Amino acid sequence: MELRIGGAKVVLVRGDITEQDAEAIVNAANPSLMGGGGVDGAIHRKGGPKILEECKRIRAMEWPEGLPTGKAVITSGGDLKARYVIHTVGPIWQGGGRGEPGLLREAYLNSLKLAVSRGIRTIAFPSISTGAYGYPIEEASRIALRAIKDFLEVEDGLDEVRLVLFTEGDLKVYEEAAREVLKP
Ligand code: AR6
Repeated sequence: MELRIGGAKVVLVRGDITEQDAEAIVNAANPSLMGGGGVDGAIHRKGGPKILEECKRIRAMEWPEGLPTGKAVITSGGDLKARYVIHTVGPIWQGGGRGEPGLLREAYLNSLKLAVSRGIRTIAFPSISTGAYGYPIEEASRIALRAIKDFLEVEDGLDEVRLVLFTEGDLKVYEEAAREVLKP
């Protein structure tokens, strides 16, 4: 599925985030920035040790206590096709009453802002927080798409925002959300 918002296209695809040829891919990280499972594990595995070295430097210089939920930082893409990895931390689902929707929105918005500030024109996101962090995907997909739409309506600079869903089922959920949230 492909839609236009402002000067950019929003593309929903099934795939593996680590295989994307976008200029930047987004990592669904945790505050330690030291790797983990899911998307995070796959990115560090395929991207090689350079990414982790840069993450260690960012921890030491900028975020000694860890990257707060909703914030984003950038490293090179190491051995990946993508030139950059933007690491963000989504919220852990705790029932929805602990600020999770706002924090998930911030994770998307801060990643997009960071990309634009670096002159990046194509960015690919995984479905942040809907794996190990347990965020219900129907709600998360709407928040993700609304954040992307709101951003693209006011900011220039991006040519493409891609959402890369790992399963056919997840892609269907995002497509349904896109029909609701992105309809003109
Ligand atoms: N490409 C695209 N999507 C993927 C891939 C992949 N290679 N692998 C998994 N997914 P998760 P979270 C999907 O758990 O929920 C890590 O341990 C997956 O099916 O990666 O934000 C971190 O270190 C799911 O729909 O991220 C943190 O501790 C979505 O990506 C924690 O998990 C996100 O799943 C973050 O949890």
